[in-house]
Amino acid sequence: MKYYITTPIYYVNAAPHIGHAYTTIVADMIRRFKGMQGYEAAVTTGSDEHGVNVERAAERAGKTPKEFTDVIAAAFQKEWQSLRLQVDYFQRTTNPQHARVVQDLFERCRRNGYIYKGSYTGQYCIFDNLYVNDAKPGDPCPDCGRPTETITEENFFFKLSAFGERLLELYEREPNFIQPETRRNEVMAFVKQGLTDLSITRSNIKWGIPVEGEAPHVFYVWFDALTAYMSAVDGEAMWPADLHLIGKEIVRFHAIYWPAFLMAAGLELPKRIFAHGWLLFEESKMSKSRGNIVRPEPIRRVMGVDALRYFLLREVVFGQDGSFSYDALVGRYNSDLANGLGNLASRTLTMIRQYNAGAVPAGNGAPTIAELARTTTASMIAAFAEFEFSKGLEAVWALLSATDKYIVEQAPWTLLKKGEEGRAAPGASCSRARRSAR
Ligand code: ME8
Repeated sequence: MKYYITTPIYYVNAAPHIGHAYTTIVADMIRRFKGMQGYEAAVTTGSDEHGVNVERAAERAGKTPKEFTDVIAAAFQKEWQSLRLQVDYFQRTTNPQHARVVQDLFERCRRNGYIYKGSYTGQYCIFDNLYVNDAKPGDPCPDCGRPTETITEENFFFKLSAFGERLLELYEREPNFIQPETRRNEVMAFVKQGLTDLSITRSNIKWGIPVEGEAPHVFYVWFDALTAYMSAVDGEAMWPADLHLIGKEIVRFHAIYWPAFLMAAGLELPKRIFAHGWLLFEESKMSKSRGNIVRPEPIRRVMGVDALRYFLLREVVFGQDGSFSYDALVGRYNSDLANGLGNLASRTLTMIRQYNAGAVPAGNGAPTIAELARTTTASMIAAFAEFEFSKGLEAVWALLSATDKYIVEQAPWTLLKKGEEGRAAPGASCSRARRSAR
């Protein structure tokens, strides 16, 4: 059975930071977890390369959009490699194969009567590629707070207003379609207010996928970008996605627009959308404009990828916002990894070497610890299946400390002195234990 996971297709206007790494690390971790359960799991990530802000960023850098995006898309790919994250499909929205899938999606929607031509005048945020309904000229963007721009253009519209009922039915029928619950409630409340049609093409920008036979129209970046989840695996028997992992700020695009586009086209819907919280740095969301960006690379070099992965999964309750700080990272590294896991591993390996000639003793070991290991495995699997990663890891660390406590209480080193080799190395034959103890 397949299990298809996606991360957002990241914007290429800036190099990857730890927020992007967070989603991609979780995607890779779920891929590993599903793989262990026998699934053929695959991850798609990629780069979202069209739109006005990319065009402008390229201009500022004195490059063509293509030259500019080539560099940053490569930086993202390199980042995932150096963090040892398994990426099965890296889709760039500038890939011509992707453009064909976007055009096909549009044609399907059009054929089914969900596309019409209309005129749009309104406020638009170029940073979030968001039309801000009911805003007045100069009003700030509700997402990023930067001033919106007034635009007027003739566009193709998507009849989003026709999908309110069907979307609400979907959310009712599939209560896990949007998780966590808070996001589901938010989306449902939004849809219940009534949906307005959506302009899905632009005629005032050049850097986009052309609408076939309709020059100068190019596709609106979200119609383009969301389709990357499908185009990445075109012809691979992976669609529909089992899980779209995203940050909470883009839940509306994923939970409302995307299923509506797919319903209109008569295509299969993704199974689940999980919107996690933000990694905050000094209480605010990391962003280039705030200048509080943390990069994964130096952390990887100093501590290694596993420590970073452990920290992010253990420290932040998945779904909620969480603070990133170097103090917390170093704290967890020392207490949980070096002292907790590291000491127990080293102590256990030393005992195996000293008391049992380097062989893992046969038998089930101490019954209480063996039982705890069984229940811990079950609760860890249950927690991970529910995306409760920190809870699963907490259970594992409870097992580690119980084992540590058991060793201290049993004090095998004193048992050995008293000549009770059988208990010092449970399950081992006396002669072997005696030989190694000498
Ligand atoms: O939104 N904390 O791209 P983007 C946690 N191109 N996660 C964070 C984060 C933070 N501080 N900052 C970023 C886009 N992320 C669109 C997506 S998808 C069809 C198109 C992660 O580069 C999180 O997953 O702004 C968030 O949703 C994503 O990066 C936004 O990446």
